[in-house]
Amino acid sequence: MKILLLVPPAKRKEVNKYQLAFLNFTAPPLGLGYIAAVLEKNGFSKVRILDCSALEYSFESYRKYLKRFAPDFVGIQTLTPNLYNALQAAHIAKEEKVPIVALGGYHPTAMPDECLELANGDVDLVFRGESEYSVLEFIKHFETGHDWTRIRGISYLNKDNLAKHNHPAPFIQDLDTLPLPARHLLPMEKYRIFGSSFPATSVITSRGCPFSCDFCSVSAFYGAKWRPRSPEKITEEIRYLREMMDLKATAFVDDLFFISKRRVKRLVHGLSKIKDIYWGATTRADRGELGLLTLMRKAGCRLVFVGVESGNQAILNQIRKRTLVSQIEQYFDNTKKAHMDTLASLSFGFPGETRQTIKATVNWVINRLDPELALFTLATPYPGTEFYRNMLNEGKIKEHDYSKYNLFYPITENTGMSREEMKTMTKWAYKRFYLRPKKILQNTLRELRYSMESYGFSQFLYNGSVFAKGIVNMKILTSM
Ligand code: B12
Ligand code: SF4
Repeated sequence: MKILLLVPPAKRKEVNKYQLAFLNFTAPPLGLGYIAAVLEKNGFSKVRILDCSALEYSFESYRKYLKRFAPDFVGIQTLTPNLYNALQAAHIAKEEKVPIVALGGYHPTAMPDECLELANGDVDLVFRGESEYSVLEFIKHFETGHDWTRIRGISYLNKDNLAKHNHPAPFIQDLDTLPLPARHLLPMEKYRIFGSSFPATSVITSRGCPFSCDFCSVSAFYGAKWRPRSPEKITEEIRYLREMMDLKATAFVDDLFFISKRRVKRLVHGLSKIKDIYWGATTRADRGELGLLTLMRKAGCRLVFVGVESGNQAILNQIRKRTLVSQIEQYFDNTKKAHMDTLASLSFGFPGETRQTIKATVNWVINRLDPELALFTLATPYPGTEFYRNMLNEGKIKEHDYSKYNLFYPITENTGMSREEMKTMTKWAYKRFYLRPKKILQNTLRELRYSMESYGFSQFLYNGSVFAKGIVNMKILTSM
């Protein structure tokens, strides 16, 4: 059986504008990598992953690929903003007579009925939730002609054209039992972490989060139980990547890397034995003890991505972030002492936001937190989250075109500001933060320091061009 797992084509402009703006961060679709690895481990040898986004494949190139490979199954990764691209890819697959076409990932998990309805017959089933084992089971059943309609974790239309939702697939309790993602099926030379001139990859070290912030797709999707991989397995993966692709830098992209101090310490211990490996991780602002940050820095951690969201305590409480402004400030003080760079991620437009709260937050970020990088996004009600349900019930969702759910477009009207004003304030925040002579100089010096320390002068030159690109991207971004 020939199996194709797909990241659907994206319009080039979309990629430039949103994904690469400032951060120049492109990561492999590890979810598809895990599904492919489980299939391969179970004897399916004709599995491919096509990342049209990374390869910049158009719908036409994708169609040609389908004609050449002629898969029996196409599974399409579907995030909310790429739903329409996924549906177009499904339509093309059906035109090319692919027997089974399926969607999987965040959006179909939250909105299976809607996906099946919008697909208009182009999608045979939807996988909900973590799908390594439900895809495997489906493929085994389908290949042997057995009835697949009772497999857990899927939704499909029955004979009467009614959506049938089977019981959810169970979460994988021991993530260490999974094989490593099948990166050998991915165009690894295409991925970049924060502007590196050399290929780099993301790694996932845990799934799930007990915090349940109102707006978060990850906790809604992966559940409230935090399931870590063991530090030994993660270190093993990094060692393998060092051999496979001469890995020099990586980003741990799980949203809750930091919950257990013991685990981070053990991981840091393992990583410190790998020479010249630089990494970044995502963290909450209430998990930043100086001692731990210092250890991390020694083991190669260069950058922490912090979900700050807002500098206004009432807004933080309202979105159930469960962090205090004072904790955030302490965290940034500690990262400075540990000589660690920070990326502060902010989100504007939660209930209670006004022009004044945005201004105060941006000024606080600049004057008090002083991170190296900042990301200003707009609060986006992703289906499946509490924020979505609340906004929907209150009639505050003003944009139903999912392709605009990209974190930079105002979807709701729930503040004292108009949506137009929200956009203007985001533009203002970017300009205010990045177009300061001090910031430009700081970033340039920082790049020089790192380049010379670790990667050489060519990386510095490359990063210079990345920074210039960042400004171009900002122009695109602010011209929305
Ligand atoms: C790395 C990353 C990226 C990378 C790579 C994305 C990729 N192709 O996978 C890049 C930088 C390209 C990216 C871009 C964007 N991202 Co992103 N990204 C992530 C991040 C941090 C990790 C993803 C990951 O590797 N997960 C680990 C793997 C193991 O899990 P997984 O991908 O969820 O896959 C499992 C299931 O989802 C499912 N599954 C997934 N795909 C499929 C497909 C099939 C056929 C099946 C059966 C099952 C299935 O099975 C997998 C195995 O269990 C997540 C947050 C997170 N922690 O998950 C956000 C996240 C996925 N991104 C998000 C968003 C919003 C974006 C952007 C819009 C951001 C932006 N403005 O640029 C763009 C959208 C790109 C686009 N046009 O589609 C949201 C999605 C929300 C939603 N409801 O859709 C998330 C959840 C972040 C968040 N907190 O809200 N992203
Ligand atoms: S935003 Fe971070 S801390 Fe909050 S629920 Fe999501 S993953 Fe957990």
